[in-house]
Amino acid sequence: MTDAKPDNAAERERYYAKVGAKDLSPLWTTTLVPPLPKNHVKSVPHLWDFDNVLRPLLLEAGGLITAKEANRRVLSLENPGLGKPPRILESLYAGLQMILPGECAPAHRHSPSALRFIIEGDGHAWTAVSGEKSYMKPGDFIITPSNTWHDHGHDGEGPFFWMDGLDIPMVATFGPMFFEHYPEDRAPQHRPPGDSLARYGANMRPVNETWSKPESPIFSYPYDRSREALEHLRKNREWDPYDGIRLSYIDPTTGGSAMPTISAFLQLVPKGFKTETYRTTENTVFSPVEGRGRLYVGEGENAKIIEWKPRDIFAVPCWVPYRLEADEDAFLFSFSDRVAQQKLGLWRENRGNA
Ligand code: GTQ
Repeated sequence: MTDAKPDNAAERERYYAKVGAKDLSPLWTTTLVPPLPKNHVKSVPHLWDFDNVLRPLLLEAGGLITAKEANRRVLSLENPGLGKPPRILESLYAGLQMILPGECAPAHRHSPSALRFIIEGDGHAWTAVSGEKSYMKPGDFIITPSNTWHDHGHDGEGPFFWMDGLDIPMVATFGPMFFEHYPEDRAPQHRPPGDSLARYGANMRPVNETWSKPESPIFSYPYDRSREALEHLRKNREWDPYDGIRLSYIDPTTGGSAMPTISAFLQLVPKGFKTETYRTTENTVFSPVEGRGRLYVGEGENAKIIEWKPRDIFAVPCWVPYRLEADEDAFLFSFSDRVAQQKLGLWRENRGNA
């Protein structure tokens, strides 16, 4: 055996061209599996400003197109490090949607799963999922499971805004992308508002019902309940050095994530608290509901400080170290691909900057 490298560059090039013509490539000329996520991840940490950018631009869209014509009047959040199609991070889609009083975002269903996180509005807009309307209030977390009919409407005053989070890039990777319009604008309602919460949201469940779907039977998780839990825990539980106090939205029938592909959280970072540097393989999107502060994110020449305030949306990619500081009591919503990575055996976290 010899390790000598033959001087045959021209011959190799001819060989590479020959195998290329047969739909083959030599693995030794590529780096398919680089040593660290940073050698591969293209998305960058980024913030979208709600008050100064998203809100005025969506209001402008309101003068250009109806929700019905647009189907969904959404500005997709495009990570500056990623090309088309729009993605906020490698595995996640996010958009900011606006609906005006009296409008109809027509009924449809699709294989990607969606979440709504309510940003601003008067409490008279609703989303209907599988025949049940949920009236939306700022801070509420709502799920639209895969392939469930859904339409959105607004019976109140003023513009209404929410963030959409979808697993579109994950579905796109595997391929099973399906979409259908409902034959009418509105899908029929079979159950009154609040029904799913009454059945499964009181730490009880109907004795004569079984639930075997991969998502939570609860469609809407109201903000006041989640906020109250965090307020209680700040006084009665030790604060986590990396999170402050963070709760995840669960499927009460399993204790696992409310959605099969996306994890969602509400977190309290008390005034003056500084979280320690944290690193995780999950891709995370944050939206502060209350409070302001800053995000220290990245390392070396890519280190950045991002100031955040209520209703902004910011994204932290896989394995980029970050920490949070709050100048006021801060309640932050976040969603990530944690549960999907866990199911695939990929998820890791690093508490500390190692
Ligand atoms: O409301 O159904 O932002 O299907 C992107 C795709 C929202 C929705 C988006 C969608 C929706």
